[in-house]
Amino acid sequence: MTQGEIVAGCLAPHPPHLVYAENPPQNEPTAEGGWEQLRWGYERLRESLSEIDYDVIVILSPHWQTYVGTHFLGLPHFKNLSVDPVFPNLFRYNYDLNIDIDLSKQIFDKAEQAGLTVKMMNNPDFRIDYGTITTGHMFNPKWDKPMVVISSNRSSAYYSVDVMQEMMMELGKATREAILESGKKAVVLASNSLSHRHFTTESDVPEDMSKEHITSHAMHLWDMRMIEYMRTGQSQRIIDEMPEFTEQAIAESDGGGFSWLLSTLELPTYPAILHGYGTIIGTGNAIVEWPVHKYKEA
Ligand code: 2X7
Ligand code: FE2
Repeated sequence: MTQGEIVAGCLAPHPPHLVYAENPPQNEPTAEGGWEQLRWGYERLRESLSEIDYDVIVILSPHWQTYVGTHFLGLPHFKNLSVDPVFPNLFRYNYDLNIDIDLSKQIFDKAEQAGLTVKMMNNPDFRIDYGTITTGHMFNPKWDKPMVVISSNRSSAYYSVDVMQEMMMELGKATREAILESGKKAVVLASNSLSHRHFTTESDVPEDMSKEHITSHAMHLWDMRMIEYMRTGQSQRIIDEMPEFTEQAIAESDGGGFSWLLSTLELPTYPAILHGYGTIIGTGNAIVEWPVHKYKEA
């Protein structure tokens, strides 16, 4: 069997506002647009990968929170209504997604061999979190590729960001090894915002862009610092500064996805492509692609 590969890795944030503003038929609420900078960023990401062949999307969402180990969706098909608990006015999405359970199980096995606590999620009524669905929709609105969906083990809350990061680096290695052994081509997605301090009230018209800005200068500086490291291939610095960034910027990297992503890509030293940056209720969101396929050895 030919060796599998990761063809690209992306930071692919999931505020439900993006789906709301797109007005897809699956979502019940309707909007007059909004957050265009980010939605155009997703357009550029999709365009950038449109000629790249891949079999499966592997995603880690910080809104599927598990406190005992890392869980994997373990049934071939999930179909239901997902309602954002904080923004039910914006996100009531009828999803229908297919899981690559063979690859899920292969990653599960590798992670277990590495000493991580893991579990397959086999409840057919399990409701998929809005992080997975928003990133899934914005990355691939046709939903025509199977997915592997990985939970966010909240070890940053239970222990510390440093412990979380060590575990996510292991999970990243296990994910990579399983993909290579599977013979499949995968895109890996970390579904998270950068700085994550948000407003506590919503404007009358949620998509009123005159109200949208970063919550503070300090959050802006942290986001720009992380983006500069990504754009200049300095993954090791991101990893080194992750605990400080996560704590000071209340960053959504506390869910582990960002560390896991960089580990699956073996801490890339080549430049990532920034497709878009924008704020959503004051949080910082970057759409970033590591185009592995361009840099792989011949
Ligand atoms: O989950 C989110 C998020 N990460 C950022 C902003 C707004 C809502 O939801
Ligand atoms: Fe979030």
